[in-house]
Amino acid sequence: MSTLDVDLDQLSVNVIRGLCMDAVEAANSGHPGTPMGMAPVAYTLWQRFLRFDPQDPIWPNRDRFVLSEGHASTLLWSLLHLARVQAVDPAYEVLGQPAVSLEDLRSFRQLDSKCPGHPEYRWTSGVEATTGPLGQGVATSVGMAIAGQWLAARYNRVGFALYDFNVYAQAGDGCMMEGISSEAASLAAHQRLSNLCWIYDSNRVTIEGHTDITFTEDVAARFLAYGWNVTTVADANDLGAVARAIHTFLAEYERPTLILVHSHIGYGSPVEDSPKAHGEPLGPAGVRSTKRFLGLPEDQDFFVPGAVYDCFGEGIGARGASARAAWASLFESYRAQYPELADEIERMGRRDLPEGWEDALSSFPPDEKGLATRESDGQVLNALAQAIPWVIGGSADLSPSTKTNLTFPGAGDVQPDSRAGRNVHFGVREHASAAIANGMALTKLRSYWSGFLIFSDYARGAIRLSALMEIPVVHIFTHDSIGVGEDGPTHQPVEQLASLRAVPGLLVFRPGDANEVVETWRLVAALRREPAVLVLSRQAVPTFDRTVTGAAAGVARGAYVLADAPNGIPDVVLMATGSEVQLAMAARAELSAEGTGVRVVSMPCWELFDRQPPEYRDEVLPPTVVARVAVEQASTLGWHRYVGDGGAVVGMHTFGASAPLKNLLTKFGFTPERVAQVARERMGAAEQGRNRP
Ligand SMILES: Cc1ncc(C[n+]2csc(CCOP(=O)(O)OP(=O)(O)O)c2C)c(N)n1
Ligand SMILES: [Mg+2]
Repeated sequence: MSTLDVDLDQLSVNVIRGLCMDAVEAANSGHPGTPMGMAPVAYTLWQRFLRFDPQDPIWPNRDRFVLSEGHASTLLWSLLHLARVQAVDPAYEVLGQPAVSLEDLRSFRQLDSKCPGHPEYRWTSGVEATTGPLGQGVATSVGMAIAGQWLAARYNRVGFALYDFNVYAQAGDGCMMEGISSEAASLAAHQRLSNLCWIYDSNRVTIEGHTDITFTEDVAARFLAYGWNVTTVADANDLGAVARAIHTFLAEYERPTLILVHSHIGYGSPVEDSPKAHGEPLGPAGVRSTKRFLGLPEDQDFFVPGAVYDCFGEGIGARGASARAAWASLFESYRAQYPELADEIERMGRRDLPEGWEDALSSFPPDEKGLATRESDGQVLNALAQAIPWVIGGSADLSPSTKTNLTFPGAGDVQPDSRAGRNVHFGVREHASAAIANGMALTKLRSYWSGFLIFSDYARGAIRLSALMEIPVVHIFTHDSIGVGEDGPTHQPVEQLASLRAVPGLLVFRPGDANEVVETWRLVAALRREPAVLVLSRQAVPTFDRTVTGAAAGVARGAYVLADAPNGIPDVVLMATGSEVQLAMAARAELSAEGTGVRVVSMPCWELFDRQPPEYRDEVLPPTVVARVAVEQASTLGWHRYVGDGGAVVGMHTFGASAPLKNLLTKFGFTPERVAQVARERMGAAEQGRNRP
């Protein structure tokens, strides 16, 4: 390496630091110290190692870089800018515009800037995952690494190493403290993800100060115990040492690698660690003196000499371009030899499905006894997964209960010795399961995972991010209510449904019978930009006779008339979801015998119903009918906008209890008699209202 290269490296690192500092200063908010401290490490990785083509930031075999310490976002914004990464639109077209312009950096954290406070997937090209909630990024990276191994195992052929990308995630003390990183690291070691490298920015500082007050464990020993390859860099400023550590990762074929980097928050070794530098801009004087120390022009903001752009162009730019070009021509020969596999890869990349996938869906015959929706879900999932080879997922150790195991011939498990399997055993790790499923979806697999609805709370951070990222993960939850029975209140969800429905952009389905499960999957399998939650029963529910009820295809509209008053003009509307649809039907039978006109509305997905035109919504819930009763074994929160002032909700107002289900239904009022009684009361009140002068 010539002196000039060395100088250019140092100049590039300091230019990154200058950009980070200036962006935070301009925004007058953000964290300058962390990106400045890690600039040499991220620079070395990007410039010398990352196989990433700035001209095509979605090239399938690119190395992934996830900034798990998302508060250091200016580091990523600077790298995306200096490497001249191109913007890509949602249709996967390269737009001929920079992903991050200098203007964007100047307007860091301002409305519409491509440089928001934290990295946002789908907002800024080149961001591989939304990060900011600490620990999420590293956990998500495990899903990407599993997906990478799966893609290689399924699609690579002799002479065709189509997939061999590596996944890097940069994490801070906070990421290491969060439980999710432990869950994910443990599974990564079990899966022997040698394509995964976490870079730990060990600056021993968090918001409240030195980690002496909170975090004194031996992180290296912990990761060794998980089964990771652990290497240390004594000084983040030592570019050579950083490069050697990355070589250690590249030479490892059995284990994931942790590079523990001793770093300094701020800009370098001569300065003492300064917690003050953490969460606030340096101020004009601080910026000037720092620039002076770094050899940057004091009076110039957002300083980027042309030589630094060129340097990135010759490093990551040239390496990425030639890697992508080689891949593209390899793929052409691959297509000639393996047209079907190539077709799969292309469909997957566009989030399309195989031709004729819907043929896998069939309907369930009417059956009074019926089956649990977890059972019908398992059957439909198995059929779909056979038709769509890149549907892969599993359970957080509950597949015998959630029924999500793929059991068709050849399905197999995803394990280090069978990486192309279809069943991922996530272990008892709900939060990481959801984050890993996110990582798999970000790598374009159609991922799902399952657990008990009650434990959705444990996974909530990652479920929320799937919605924020607009990625089509399927979160499957069974044991959806007091229907769980004897397990008692610890296992009986009450407020979970309402809280999931509160997540913007998350489609929450609670199908009422087997055919609603089929129709739910017809929608969910085809989703491109939305995650879905499936809420399923443990106990059997009847399969309605669709020759006498509304068609299950009504699921597509979120809510539909399942059974109506004989003349189509109801005295009362009963609405319900999931296992309570049958209850509404039983109450209807009782009321009908009294000559009451009862409409039952099955309402499996509020979000889809809310999107319907007002005419449809009024058709299903006629505004003239104020006597309305909703029935759901869950918190009543949210139902009032459907039942209105004249309506009532039969739901849960307390935690459940441990008892056989029959007793619980009586105790909490989920009986046909009670629902019918509440309906009579509502009709009476409506009548009084009408007669009032
Ligand atoms: C889950 C979560 N909890 C809290 C925060 C708020 N937060 C942002 S940065 C930070 C300190 C993180 O420390 P560290 O990872 O060591 O980063 P450094 O201070 O070194 O930049 C905290 C607590 C967060 N972003 N995510
Ligand atoms: Mg720290």
